Amino acid sequence: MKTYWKRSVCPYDCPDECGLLIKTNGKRVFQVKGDPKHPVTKGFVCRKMNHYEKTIHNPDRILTPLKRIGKKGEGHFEPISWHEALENISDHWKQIVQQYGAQSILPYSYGGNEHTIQNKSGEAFFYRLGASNLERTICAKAKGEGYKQILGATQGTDPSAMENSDFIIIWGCNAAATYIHAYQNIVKAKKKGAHIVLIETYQTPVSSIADEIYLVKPGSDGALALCIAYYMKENHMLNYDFMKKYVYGWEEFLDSLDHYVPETLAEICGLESAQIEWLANTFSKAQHPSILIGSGLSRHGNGAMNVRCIIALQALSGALGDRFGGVIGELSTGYALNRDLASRPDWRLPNTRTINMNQIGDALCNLDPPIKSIYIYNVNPANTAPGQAKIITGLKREDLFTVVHERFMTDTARYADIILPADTSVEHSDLATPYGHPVLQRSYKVIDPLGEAKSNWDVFCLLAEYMGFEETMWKLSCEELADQIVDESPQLKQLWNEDAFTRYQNGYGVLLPADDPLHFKTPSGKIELINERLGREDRIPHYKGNYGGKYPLSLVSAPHVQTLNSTFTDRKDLIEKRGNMCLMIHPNDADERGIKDGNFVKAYNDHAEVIFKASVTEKVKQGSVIAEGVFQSGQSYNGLTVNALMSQKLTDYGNASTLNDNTIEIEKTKFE
Ligand SMILES: Nc1nc2c(c(=O)[nH]1)N[C@H]1C(S)=C(S)[C@@H](COP(=O)(O)OP(=O)(O)OC[C@H]3O[C@@H](n4cnc5c(=O)[nH]c(N)nc54)[C@H](O)[C@@H]3O)O[C@H]1N2
Ligand SMILES: Nc1nc2c(c(=O)[nH]1)N[C@H]1C(S)=C(S)[C@@H](COP(=O)(O)OP(=O)(O)OC[C@H]3O[C@@H](n4cnc5c(=O)[nH]c(N)nc54)[C@H](O)[C@@H]3O)O[C@H]1N2
Ligand code: SF4
Ligand SMILES: [Mo]
Repeated sequence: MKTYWKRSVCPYDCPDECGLLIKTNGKRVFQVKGDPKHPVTKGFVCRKMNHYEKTIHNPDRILTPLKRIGKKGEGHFEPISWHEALENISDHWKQIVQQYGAQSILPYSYGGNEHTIQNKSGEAFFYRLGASNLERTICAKAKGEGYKQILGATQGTDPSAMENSDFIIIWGCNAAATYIHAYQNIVKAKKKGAHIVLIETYQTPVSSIADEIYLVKPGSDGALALCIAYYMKENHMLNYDFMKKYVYGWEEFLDSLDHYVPETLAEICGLESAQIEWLANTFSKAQHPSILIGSGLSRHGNGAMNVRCIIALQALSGALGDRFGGVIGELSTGYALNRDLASRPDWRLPNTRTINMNQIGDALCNLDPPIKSIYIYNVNPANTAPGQAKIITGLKREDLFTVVHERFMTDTARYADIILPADTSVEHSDLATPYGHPVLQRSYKVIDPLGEAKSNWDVFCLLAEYMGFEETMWKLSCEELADQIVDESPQLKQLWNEDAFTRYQNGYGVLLPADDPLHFKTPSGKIELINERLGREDRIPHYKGNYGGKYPLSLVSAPHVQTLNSTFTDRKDLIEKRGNMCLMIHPNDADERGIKDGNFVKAYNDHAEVIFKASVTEKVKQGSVIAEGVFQSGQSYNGLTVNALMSQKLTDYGNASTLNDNTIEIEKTKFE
């Protein structure tokens, strides 16, 4: 059969949503490479996706519906037909709705596939059903809230601005792994002479590009930012002209800074005051400073506030109005598309209860009235959500009817009563709305679904049919729904000329025009250093401690360069390169406990005990321990992974996860 190349877009929960070219014969994918015509990603894709064909044609893919025949979690299933699976699910749900009410059914999903229709259409289905609502806040909601509190709906800076920055702070972002095209912008700036500073909890792969590295105590960034602000004020290094024109509340904010003397607070941050002063001094002298803010530092009990304190620095410097600087890490493109046509928020019933996804362990075990059925798609909570041990206890409940729509036999899928086979992004069409650069792209189906796999959209349409839902939406094909969304997004035609719109419809990545950087979309029209809508306690950015805990070591869980959350943990080539489930420990902390590099260690707190291999390294700050990557239970030592050590507590704003705000103790163990 003849082969040819087709355009596509990476579907994963990653800011870049790289443009792809797929070599295919319509049945099989032979090769995948970056699309050189993509305006931002320009032909370069990460090591995980340059062999996407190994994921698509992985022999471990689930290709038929399955029904559990063994005990929950044992992983014994038998193939059934789609009709049998859909009848089984709809019969169960009809009975549950009649006996307990629709709210005893819970959808559980996140970003397995980020594209509009596959990601959002499940919401429409479950609003229509009247199920419990899910608060989807595991990732960066606290960062978003902190940002909003000071900048409202203002668009975050396009990362390409960094290319012309002379000073870049990479503040808690492992961009070399997680934001590779923004990282390219930093590399270019460095070549032009920019000074690069990294503020982190450990020396990530980004360290290699940094001129200065500041390892801070986790959760202390707000204090550090305010100390820098204090120094700038004391030394008259502020952009007064900018503040007078564009910043609300700057005088009151400056008056509040007297508590943030570096000599007094350096210890909270785990730094020397001279280091903070040096940082403040060089930052304030920069002409075009940029700050790239990652999400990890917002996953603390004080996460939103820390983000707000960091952004405040760019209000003082004036870089928020600059085309060559600003705040990178909070961009969205979804505004340009009418995505509500996929998620139908207007179908949401009033007074339905909401369950936070970070507290799914408690919800499955303790909620009253209980959850009687959970439908899990686009997500793998047994590996990625905090409180792993509790989640597994919940998923084992015999009276819980669990359906999992998945591509692989994940740890979550093992607990299903029914598993439905999911397709991959080349097996359906969709609309990409990246969150790391201002490009929209349509993707069209490249090959037919493998085996009996079906897309999220197709499954929701079938479930609607079996549940007797009559809305016309469920009769549309994925392409028809995509067309409808594009047709009913009038902004698109205002933002683009005809040529750009046609290119978009033909599947090319197309840039959205940039906003005016001095148009601040807040209620006052200015950057709101003081936010009058917050309570008295929080209206001024200030430092507040994180949750911490009673154990001596702060645990941080960081992304791994070879995997993406639990995605790609099915790929043997990548997993081999990733190696064992390690805990990175500072030599002093290891010595104190008689731990040597390569020893097995038991990490524990009130939630669980998890075995790791010790990686004793100077890359970590004393007092912190780092676990990179999400592992499957089969890749762990005692069946549990780092998320078993995580609490289900939420952030200060945004109800997000606090995955980096937990404490543990470790000891050497004789694990065989
Ligand atoms: N290769 C790869 N790419 C990915 C992912 C992946 O797992 N692997 N995940 C994807 C997803 S879902 C997301 S949200 C993004 C995330 O991309 P990033 O924002 O880069 O990653 P995070 O884990 O959110 O945070 C990064 C860093 O925050 C640091 N950190 C934690 N607490 C603190 C703190 O209190 N202060 C400071 N200064 N730093 C702190 C951690 O050490 C970590 O290095 O990446 C996406 N891309
Ligand atoms: N320890 C630790 N925990 C973390 C993180 C961390 O860095 N460390 N990161 C956190 C962050 S930032 C996030 S965003 C969450 C992410 O948590 P999850 O959303 O659970 O992310 P993934 O692990 O990528 O799981 C996505 C699942 O969706 C499936 N999938 C992919 N495409 C489709 C599809 O089209 N249809 C269906 N039905 N399924 C599909 C994949 O096979 C995969 O199993 O994890 C969080 N948990
Ligand atoms: S995972 Fe991220 S970096 Fe890799 S191809 Fe996808 S969008 Fe690009
Ligand atoms: Mo995320």
